[in-house]
Amino acid sequence: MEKGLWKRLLQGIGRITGEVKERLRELWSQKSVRPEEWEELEEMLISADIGPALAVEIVEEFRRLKEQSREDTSWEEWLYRKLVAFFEEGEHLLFPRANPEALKTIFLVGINGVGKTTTAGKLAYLARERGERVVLIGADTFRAAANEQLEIWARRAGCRFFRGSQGADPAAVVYDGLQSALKENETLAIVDTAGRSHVNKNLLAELEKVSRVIRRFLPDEQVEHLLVLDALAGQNAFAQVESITRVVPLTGVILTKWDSQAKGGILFRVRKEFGLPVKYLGVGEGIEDLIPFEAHEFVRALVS
Ligand SMILES: Nc1nc2c(ncn2[C@@H]2O[C@H](COP(=O)(O)OP(=O)(O)OP(=O)(O)O)[C@@H](O)[C@H]2O)c(=O)[nH]1
Ligand SMILES: [Mg+2]
Repeated sequence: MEKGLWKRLLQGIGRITGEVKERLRELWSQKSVRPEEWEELEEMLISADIGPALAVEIVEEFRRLKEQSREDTSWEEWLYRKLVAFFEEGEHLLFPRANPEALKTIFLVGINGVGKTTTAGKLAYLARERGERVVLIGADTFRAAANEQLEIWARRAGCRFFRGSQGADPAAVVYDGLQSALKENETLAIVDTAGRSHVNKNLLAELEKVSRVIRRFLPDEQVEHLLVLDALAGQNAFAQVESITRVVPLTGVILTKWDSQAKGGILFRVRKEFGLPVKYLGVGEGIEDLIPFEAHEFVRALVS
């Protein structure tokens, strides 16, 4: 992974993970730990967005490890193994069973303002670098300026742009866009949709319809349904996953805005409680600011 991106990612979560590690180190070296000190540790983990269930689990295990500890026990090693075990090797890769030469589609979904359009541009750029033939499909027909914004990203990424006219049915736009991708012999279509609140019935109905069109068009292994989540969303992220997962078959998550004080715990929670692999992390507003999420590397950097 590129050094600068990595640094920015860890900068965002550095303060809170620094505090947690410092506390673990202190508790580990204490002769005895008072019950309220264990409670404080639990609260600290919860405030890092890790969620109550996971916080309790970590505190309990750490406590047991400390009680049974021998000279050579390393809590850092335990923590690394504990956190890395949330993820499976290689699960961040897109289209694991796809035919790479046939058309593949990434459908980006999520509430307003999380970074869908920006992420569409970044993904297009990365795919172009890998030699894919890419089209960005603008199915956000809701907001007037949406097409212009996506078109700028298409130009930056050096890929084709398929425009839906404002007010058009997004599902119809996607259908026409995919038709055109086949005609142009493209290998990857990235679909950007309008964001609204996750409790908005129109949004959910629209996502469901677009997803159905894509799945009728392509076999499942050629499609990724990726939920874009703001890493700062905290507890609300779970409400978003819950409502969107009811209408589209999500295959993974992209967490954005790691460069701005995200607390990190959300990553483990998304994986554990929703069983969704984390595919990419957004670390800025630029076209190269997207990191493929490699769990081993990430956890190693977090713990060490
Ligand atoms: N700092 C930071 N900002 C980001 C990141 N990703 C997106 N943004 C910013 O977040 C804001 C919203 O991004 P968009 O891509 O327009 O979000 P969207 O989900 O398409 O929004 P709607 O179409 O209105 O639903 C913009 O100002 C982006 O520059 C990121 O990883 N880090
Ligand atoms: Mg958008």
